[in-house]
Amino acid sequence: MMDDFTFSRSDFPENFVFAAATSAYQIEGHAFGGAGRTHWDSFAAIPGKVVRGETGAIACDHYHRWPEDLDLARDAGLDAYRFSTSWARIMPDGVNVNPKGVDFYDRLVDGMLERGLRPMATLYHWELPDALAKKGGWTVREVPERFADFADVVAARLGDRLFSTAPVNEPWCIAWLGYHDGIHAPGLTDLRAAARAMHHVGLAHGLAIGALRARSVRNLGAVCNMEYAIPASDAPADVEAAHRYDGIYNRWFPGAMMHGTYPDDILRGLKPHLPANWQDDMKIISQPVDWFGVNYYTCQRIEATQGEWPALGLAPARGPLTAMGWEICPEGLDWLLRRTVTDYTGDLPLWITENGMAGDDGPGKADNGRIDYLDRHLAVARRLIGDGIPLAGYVFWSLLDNYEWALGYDKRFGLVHVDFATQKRTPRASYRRLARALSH
Ligand code: GBH
Repeated sequence: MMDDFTFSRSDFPENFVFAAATSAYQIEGHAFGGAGRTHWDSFAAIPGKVVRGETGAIACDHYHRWPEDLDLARDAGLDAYRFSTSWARIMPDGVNVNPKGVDFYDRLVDGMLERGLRPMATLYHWELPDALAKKGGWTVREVPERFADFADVVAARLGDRLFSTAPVNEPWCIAWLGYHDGIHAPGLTDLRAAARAMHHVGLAHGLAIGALRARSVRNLGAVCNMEYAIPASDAPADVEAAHRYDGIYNRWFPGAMMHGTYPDDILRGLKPHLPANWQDDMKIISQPVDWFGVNYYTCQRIEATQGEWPALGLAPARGPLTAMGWEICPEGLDWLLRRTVTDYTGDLPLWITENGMAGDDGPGKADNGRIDYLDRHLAVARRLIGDGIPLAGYVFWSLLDNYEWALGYDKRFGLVHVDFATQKRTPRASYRRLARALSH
């Protein structure tokens, strides 16, 4: 494996944007600044759900150490920084505003601008206020309605200084991992709840786009995660199962957001469980956006199973794998982005809003695996640009090692190593090589 990148900035169009991402609950420390309890705190308290029951209470203590972290983003030579605003910090009970919470993001955004980093905001990266989770979370319509109020608060306070804003990070993860697979908060395994969440998270996106536009916030987008689905065998049942996986994962939200329609094959499975009059919301969900972001990490081998719809399961990955056990599959990114442009987004600027891998934890380690992974995905990005795909930017996940959700602090995605005992930050080799690649 190589120990340096094969690209430099000059291989990309002049206005191409390089950024790194983090998210609020994963780095800030929710014990600080009057943030409210989130559904992740409740989920982590259920035995067996999160490694060692860990939470984002302290995380990277970014709440206090943000100037150092923004310095690291700047010194890597990045053009932008993708961060998220915690709903539970800004509205601890989901309704009333915590002034200290908004002040924190006010300082943070100014800190980015002072360092020449364009602020790319995501309003919701998964920390639902627990008070709203208790009312039913994403299964009830009240939550997207309250989310629009939250979007209005952020828009009023930060909107004029943001480079770009997306309401929701990875709607599929929120709805399907949380309510169907049960491996994210709130941990349900209930098809009806999942179907309702699959609708209400999209509705939240659309209502928030409306609220942001009403305050003239510029450059609004959507961010969906995608996984390339590969049938586990040539058997027709596996091929069909992989198509269903693709539909739930990669077509449901882009179809709703870009065209105002759900894909027919998936609608057949979810329709019996959708909220009444769901059709009336499709216009809201498909509010026009200015750009579309795809988060991409891996491909997935899919096999048919006997159970309830969608009757599919994950077959074993085939190597090479990252420390998450995820297959390294840059060609999947190529395929998915081309299909996204053809079927959904057309001329709209497209972003890779997350890409990265977990590996090599030691601060002094060679880090070649991560360099190789990122380099191969950036090679795909260059090829796509060469073929006329309107790719506008690439965002590394992540700037820092952080709270990796159900895996606690075990898995490390950072360009920068974090020692969680001392909070010492140590740039990895990938960070140093990146800084060099971006400087010429
Ligand atoms: C991102 O989601 C998140 O936005 C970010 O918060 C997180 O830290 C980062 O990933 C790393 O995990 O084969 O059963 O393990 C990525 C979406 C969904 C991609 C689950 C990989 C693997 C399923 N991920 N998927 S499995």
